[in-house]
Amino acid sequence: MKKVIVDCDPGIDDSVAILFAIGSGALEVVAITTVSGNLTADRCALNACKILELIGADHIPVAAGMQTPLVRPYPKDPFSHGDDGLGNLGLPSPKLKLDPRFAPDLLTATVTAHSGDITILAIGPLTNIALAVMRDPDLPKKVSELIVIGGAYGFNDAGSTRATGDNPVSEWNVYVDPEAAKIVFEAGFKLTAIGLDVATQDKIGLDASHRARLVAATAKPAWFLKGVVDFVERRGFKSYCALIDSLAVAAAIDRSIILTEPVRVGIEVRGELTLGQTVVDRREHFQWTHLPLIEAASDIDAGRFLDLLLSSLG
Ligand SMILES: [Ca+2]
Repeated sequence: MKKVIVDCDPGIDDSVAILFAIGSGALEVVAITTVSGNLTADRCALNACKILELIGADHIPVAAGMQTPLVRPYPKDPFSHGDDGLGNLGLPSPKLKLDPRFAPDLLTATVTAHSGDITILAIGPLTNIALAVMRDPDLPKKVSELIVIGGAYGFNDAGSTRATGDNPVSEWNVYVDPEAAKIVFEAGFKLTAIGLDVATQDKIGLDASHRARLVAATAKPAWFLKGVVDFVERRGFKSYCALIDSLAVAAAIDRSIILTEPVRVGIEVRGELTLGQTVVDRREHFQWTHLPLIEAASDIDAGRFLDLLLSSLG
């Protein structure tokens, strides 16, 4: 089984992604590290524990990272995940104790212990990964792949029409901690990014047949997904909002579900109107070859993604 660390900010869609990763049977989740994003890192860690207890997976260590981004204040998320960050479904307070280590320390220790054999799913802002890289600059060489949910890469107009950061051109995870994103993108990871271009496509949402499968399902992860999709839709958003982070899990399980293209990307860390924009250099002449080359998702086989997700959630 492929070993993964889930670095996350649960959060509704992070929680679905955790349930998906564990339920798939194709991934071994060896650690969960939480970052300030949808909620502050301490609350995200408690939520990760609640999700693990829901399915009895309390052997997985959970550690919390910084309460703020690297150098900026923690911004308020305009997209609410509910009072508890989990769609107000009433999950009980967890008994599971947090790993006492600082999240970047658990990350580096786990990667080093399984050097060459770990995929990191970074489905929140990149603060923890940046700190881990600053502490251990060889980290990118020890990680087999880093799959990031973040940014927008100009494959369609979602980077503007569906921008989630608090300006017209940025995506939330990069917007929250652009300095961290810059460090991580430039660190030399084998990096795949799944941005708004793919993550906000309507075809990723549930159709009538998926809903029928969910209604018929009795397993707790399916109950959770049903509840958070209801929560999201009651507030006027589309069901894909509950599924975005699961794209990283699907890509880790079966790369052929997403289509990627190599792009050169810089992270905007100073723009007054453009903070956190992932700027892709597609120029035919004078291209900035110093910008990191990453693989960015340009399309997805949504049918296979949803099939895999629903069968994994039981
Ligand atoms: Ca997230």
